[in-house]
Amino acid sequence: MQSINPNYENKSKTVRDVAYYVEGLHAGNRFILSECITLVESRSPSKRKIAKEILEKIKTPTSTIRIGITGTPGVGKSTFIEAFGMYLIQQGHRPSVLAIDPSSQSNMGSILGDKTRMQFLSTNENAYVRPTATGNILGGTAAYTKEAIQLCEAAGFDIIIVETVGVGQSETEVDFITDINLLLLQPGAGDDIQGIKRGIMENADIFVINKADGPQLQLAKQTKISYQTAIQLFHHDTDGWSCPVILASSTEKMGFDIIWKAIEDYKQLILKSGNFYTNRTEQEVRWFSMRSSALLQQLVFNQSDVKQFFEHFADAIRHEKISGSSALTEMELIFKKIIQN
Ligand SMILES: Nc1nc2c(ncn2[C@@H]2O[C@H](COP(=O)(O)OP(=O)(O)O)[C@@H](O)[C@H]2O)c(=O)[nH]1
Ligand SMILES: [Mg+2]
Repeated sequence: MQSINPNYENKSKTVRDVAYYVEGLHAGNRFILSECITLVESRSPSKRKIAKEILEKIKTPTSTIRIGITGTPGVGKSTFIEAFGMYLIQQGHRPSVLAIDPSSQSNMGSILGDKTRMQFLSTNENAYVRPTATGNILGGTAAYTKEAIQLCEAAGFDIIIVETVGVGQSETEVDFITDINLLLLQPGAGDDIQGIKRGIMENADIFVINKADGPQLQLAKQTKISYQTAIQLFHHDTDGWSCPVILASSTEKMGFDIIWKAIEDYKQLILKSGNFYTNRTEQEVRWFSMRSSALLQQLVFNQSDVKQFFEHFADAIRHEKISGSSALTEMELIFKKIIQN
């Protein structure tokens, strides 16, 4: 709770009217897209209000594909996205890259590192690269990234790539905002398949053994076989899909055709079964539910007496004057009084 300051206002930029943003987005203006994402991420209520109006007014095409890229730090996600993104541009696409980084507010270093690494993509006029600062946001780390995705799509980007930092919540949360997930793996890591969290394996639709180049190529081939064997034990939600394990190298730009074909095959499969749309609407429901809880929490805790009571009880617990559960009972009475009013 401490990190949320509803009175925080970023005074550095003037805010224009909604039409300016909506028209700019529909014209594919990347500068205005950036401004809109900043509004979405803003803690200022007035800016959030404009963001909400923009989101209500924009047209978001459904012909897009949202791809999640997961994998432990150092596996090569950013390098892969840079090279694969350039490949997609060559195929006539307009990719957009968003990064979910729950630690971004406390650790700007990792984000800036990624940004410089995607130097070709971030300066290409057919691409858009944006690290989203989702740290400490109430209602899930992916909550605002989802809105950023919609803004990118309204601006004409047809492939949205979401990179996670590869640790903690970001790994599983990405599944709530994407259509398909790629899990990047290192050559040789096949021995510790056990070490990869089951949830992360199960969320993956395509496995990519990255860095399959130079002296590691042989090892990568063995790793591929290990994973092919291991994933037979996992059940995939999509009927008729068996997760491919693909060798790739970002430095040698190898494996991209096969990966892109696998993505397209998967999309066709879920379009045919209807899962593509039901998945997106279920994500919308989940988002709504998450944001509703967050909103409720914010509204209640912004009442000054609630905050005072909360701090009073927290202090009492600290001084061992009351137990946590007794304090909770007291808070429940306070909440009930608010609801009845
Ligand atoms: N040999 C080789 N090295 C790679 C490849 N992709 C990434 N790397 C290296 O792996 C390191 C981590 O890459 P990075 O993209 O930052 O990983 P991330 O933390 O998953 O985003 C960097 O030193 C890259 O140069 C690849 O395809 N082949
Ligand atoms: Mg990275």
